[in-house]
Amino acid sequence: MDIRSRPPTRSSQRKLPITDCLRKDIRMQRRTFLSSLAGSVAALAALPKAQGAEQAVQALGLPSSDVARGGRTPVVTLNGQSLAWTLQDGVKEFRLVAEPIEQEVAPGMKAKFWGYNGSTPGPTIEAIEGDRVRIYVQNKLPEHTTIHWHGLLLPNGMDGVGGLNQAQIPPGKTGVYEFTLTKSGTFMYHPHADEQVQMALGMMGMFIVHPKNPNERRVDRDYAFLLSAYDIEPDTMTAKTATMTDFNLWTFNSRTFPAIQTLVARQGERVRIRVGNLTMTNHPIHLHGHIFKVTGTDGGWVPASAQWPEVTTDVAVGQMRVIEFIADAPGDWAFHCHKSHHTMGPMGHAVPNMLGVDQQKLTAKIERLLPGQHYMAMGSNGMAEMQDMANMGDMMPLPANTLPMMTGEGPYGPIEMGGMFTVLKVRADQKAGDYSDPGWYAQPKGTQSWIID
Ligand SMILES: [Cu+2]
Repeated sequence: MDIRSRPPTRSSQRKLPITDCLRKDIRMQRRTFLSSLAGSVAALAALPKAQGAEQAVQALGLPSSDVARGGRTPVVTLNGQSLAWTLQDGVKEFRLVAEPIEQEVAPGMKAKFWGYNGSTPGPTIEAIEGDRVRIYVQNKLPEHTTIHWHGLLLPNGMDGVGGLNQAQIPPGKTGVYEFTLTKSGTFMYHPHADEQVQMALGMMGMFIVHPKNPNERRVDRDYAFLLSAYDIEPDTMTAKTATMTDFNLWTFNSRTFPAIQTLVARQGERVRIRVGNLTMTNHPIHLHGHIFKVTGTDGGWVPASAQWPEVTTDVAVGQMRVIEFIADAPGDWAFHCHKSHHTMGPMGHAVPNMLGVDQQKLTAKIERLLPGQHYMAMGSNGMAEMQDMANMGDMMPLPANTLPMMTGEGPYGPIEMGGMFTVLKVRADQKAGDYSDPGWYAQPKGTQSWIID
């Protein structure tokens, strides 16, 4: 086994001065934390320790059988799968059920969403350029709906804008869409009916059309996910649908780190990642360790002459961006939105700014006011202590059904992320087509930063 891909052992972790020093330091700080009386929602961040990012590989994409049969690389939808279809007189028939669902955002939090076929996002529709498709949309929602096929070129009456192109699909009824896929690319589907509510509750999915020629635009790995955002207060399960900009849950496919599936590649493979944005703000998506090019948008494939090297690409509202790169650097590489508040969980955004404030006297005063209470100051030395508080859930009262601001446990300590964040794991000995998580990367000797006094 290649040493570089072997997960570090416990004993090798103990040798790392950074981990032990920081932990000791943090342990001492714990006693001085303060969960302030009124404003410091941050104190509520003391939640049960979340699972590490090294979660078991979740359900991988189930490709359309002819996608795989044609030699194409099937799409892997993060934490999701592709929709099965049946052939009726030469037409591929897909069935979507719009319905209320319940789904885990990350360990410690479940939410009531609206989705398709039991999940948000709904299953990815995968088909091939030239296919004739018929899509049944059964409405099990308490209100009417439609589906708009974002980016696809189709007859006007199939475009799905309720009231404009068609009558709404009433609750209990089924709408049918039928059109021919005239171009390959990366598209989305979502309601064009009561959008503010229906998208705020998770109704969306990806629609991927493979080129007719299996050798065109071939990659070795093909990942896809949607960006979505929700506003779900602690101790509740339903997103506030009137929220316009101040969301508190920033997700890849309606999950937050560390529940987002890890991306895996064998060293040297060509990797494609398709990202769609159905939130209400833009997301600069950033990949570590590699240089990529934007090879597609929702308008189609970008000609090679119009591509340039990037490590971050902004995905604006309602846009799709397809990035491609050669996974030439072994390691565990962060892949995330670069807005730092989008890599944080829902807790504690209303905290007063305590940076640089000596809270020792305040702690004493509050403990006099509340005899018998164990009171802890927080935020004097930065927010990294948030993750530590999240790790000591048994010491503090917990709000129900929410997530810490900063979470995720790596091989060298807390990762301190929580929203739109996952990891790309590149390994020399990962088998082609193997999407299982290879564990943490072991740094080759002499290639890791170190701490001095
Ligand atoms: Cu973002």
